[in-house]
Order: sequence, then structure tokens, then C-alpha cells
Amino acid sequence: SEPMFPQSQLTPHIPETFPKDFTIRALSRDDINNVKASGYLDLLSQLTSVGAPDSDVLNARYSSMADTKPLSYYVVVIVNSANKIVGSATLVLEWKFIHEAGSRGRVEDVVVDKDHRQHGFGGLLIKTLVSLARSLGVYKLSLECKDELIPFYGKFGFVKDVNFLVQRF
Ligand code: 16G
Repeated sequence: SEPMFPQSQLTPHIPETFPKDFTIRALSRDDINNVKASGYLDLLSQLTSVGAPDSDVLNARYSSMADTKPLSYYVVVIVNSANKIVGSATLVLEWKFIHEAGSRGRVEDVVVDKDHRQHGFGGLLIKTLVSLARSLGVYKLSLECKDELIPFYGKFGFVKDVNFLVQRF
């Protein structure tokens, strides 16, 4: 199944309250090879534009993320009992010379399927990634979000900081 990282790395960070009929685990190459069944791109399309990358492109992207050294992409998914992905969030590490040649963490692409909201899956994903990021030793962890989600992320320790500037291409 080739998970992006070993489950043993995730287990210590999974909240006790995680519901039994769902599983939180690393994204695997199988999810990408069976993208119709896994629902991964359909899920991401509930966040933003996905386009139509073919399976070669998806596999190459998976490899480019999974082959980083040290591992810099922790794509975490929540699956139901049929192994369909109903939620996902990614922790990205950005390696630095500053902060003792440390790393900064970013929480990216947080999305929960519209039919699986209000069950606390978003919070479970964030709690898991914050704990994982802390254990990996990032010196700070950040994310970008819409104004209305600031109170949600605030529950997990995030506070509004510097301005975020962007240029779109
Ligand atoms: C949100 C996401 C970001 C994602 C972006 C996509 C979180 C915390 N933030 O900002 O990770 O990449 O939306 O929107 O999930 P875009 O296509 O407009 O960049």
C-alpha cells in the first residue's frame, strides 16, 4: 500500500476520542492509484480547484512528496470502514538555516467531506498534526484560512500574526 510515512509515527498523536468506525492514517500510493474509489481528489475539490491530473502525474507527485529527505510531507487522511477518504490535512515542513537549521511547519489543505461535517473530524485532524509537528521539532506552525475559520483554528493554539501577502499566477 506504500504509506507516505509509517503509521507508528502517527499513532502517538491520534486523540483518544477518535471514532472507532473511522481510521486516521497516512495517505498511501494505493489511494492515488485508486483515486476514484478513495475519493481523494473529489474531497480536495471541495476545498479548491483540482483540475484533471492523470495517473502518471499523480504518481509522480506522490513520489516527489514521499521521497523527500528528511520527509517533508505528512499527508494524513481519515477513511471510513470502506476505506473511502472523508477528511484530509497535510503537514509540510520547510527546512531552514535559521533556528539552528530548524524547520517551520505549515498546515495545508484541510478538508472534510460535506456529508461528514459536524463530527469533529477537522479538529481531530488539526490536533493530530499539531502534536506531530511539535514532536518533529518545528519551531513554528502556521496556516492560512478564511476570516470565519479563525475561531476554529484558535481552539488549537493558532493566533493571528503577520500579514499574509500573495501574488496569483
Ligand atoms: C486554504 C488552505 C490551504 C489551501 C488553500 C487552497 C488550510 C488551513 N488552508 O487556504 O492549505 O492550499 O486554501 O486555496 O487548509 P487556493 O486554491 O485558493 O490556494
